[in-house]
Amino acid sequence: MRARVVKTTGDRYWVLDESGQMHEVHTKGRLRMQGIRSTSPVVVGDWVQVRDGLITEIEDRNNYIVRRASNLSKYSHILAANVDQVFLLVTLAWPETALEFVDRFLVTAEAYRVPVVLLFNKTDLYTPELEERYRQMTALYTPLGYPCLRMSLYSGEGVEEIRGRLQGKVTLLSGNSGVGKSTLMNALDPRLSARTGEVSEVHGKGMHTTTFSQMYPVAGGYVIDTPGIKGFGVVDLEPADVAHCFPEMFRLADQCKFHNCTHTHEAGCAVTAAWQRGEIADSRYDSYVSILADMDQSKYR
Ligand SMILES: Nc1nc2c(ncn2[C@@H]2O[C@H](COP(=O)(O)OP(=O)(O)OP(=O)(O)O)[C@@H](O)[C@H]2O)c(=O)[nH]1
Ligand SMILES: [Mg+2]
Ligand SMILES: [Zn+2]
Repeated sequence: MRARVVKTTGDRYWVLDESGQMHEVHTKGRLRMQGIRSTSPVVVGDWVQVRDGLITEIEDRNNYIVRRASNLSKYSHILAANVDQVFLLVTLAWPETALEFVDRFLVTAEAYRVPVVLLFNKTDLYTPELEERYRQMTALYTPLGYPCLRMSLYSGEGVEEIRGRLQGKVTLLSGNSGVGKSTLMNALDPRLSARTGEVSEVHGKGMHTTTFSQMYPVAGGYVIDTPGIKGFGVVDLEPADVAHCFPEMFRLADQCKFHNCTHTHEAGCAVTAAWQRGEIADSRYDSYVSILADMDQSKYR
């Protein structure tokens, strides 16, 4: 039987077969896998073959969203596989999402050509300063090909437009802990009653309420709620490929004097020239350099 994995808890798996029936299944022995070292062999979104309650085969993945457990870890963790689009929830306050986190996430998504929409949640908390910040963020990211939408799960702003984008697709929700991923699930379908958690009064951060990814059939598509992520180590990329994942740099890279230009110190670099002219945002260029620096470190481990 062919089925799609909709939930895993580490050792137990739930799959949905092609007639929409849910089954709890197990894994046993060695599974045929793509060459990736991961802490979790079978992930939400995987298409698998099941025989006698056991997963016998994982189909090759079209893509997956992967993050390294930490900057120093050799092991990576796949959040989900075979996704059509990602909604990255961003909050400008309570908690504040770091720009570098957004950029690292976007690089990973670009590496597998997964389209990303930025959902700016908690607009009900926006002060005039945050409105201005929001305006700057949309002016930065929209031209790069990342649509920006406003959302408030308290006022309901944006929810119907977001629902309209789910039809016929597998959508992954991601973002830091406490940004409202599970609250969005419940807004899309109140019957789901996904567990949500407060943002800590002390640290202004989420409490990591959701601990396993889970896929739900919603609004004519499938939506995957995932655990909130903190840092984001970029994996599976060679240093030379990082600039390809920054659309505004990729556009210019063939104008650099050296074909193997790293866009950092080289003469005749079209990317640094554009950055100096203010055509590439400082925050984006800083994220690029920071990702390269990470990779440089990992060479010596
Ligand atoms: N003010 C405000 N609070 C919101 C909004 N959406 C969600 N929240 C609150 O934010 C807190 C965290 O929401 P969750 O849905 O649990 O966040 P999450 O992204 O699933 O977090 P993890 O599961 O820990 O990754 C809860 O107290 C929600 O009520 C919003 O639009 N405005
Ligand atoms: Mg959650
Ligand atoms: Zn260059």
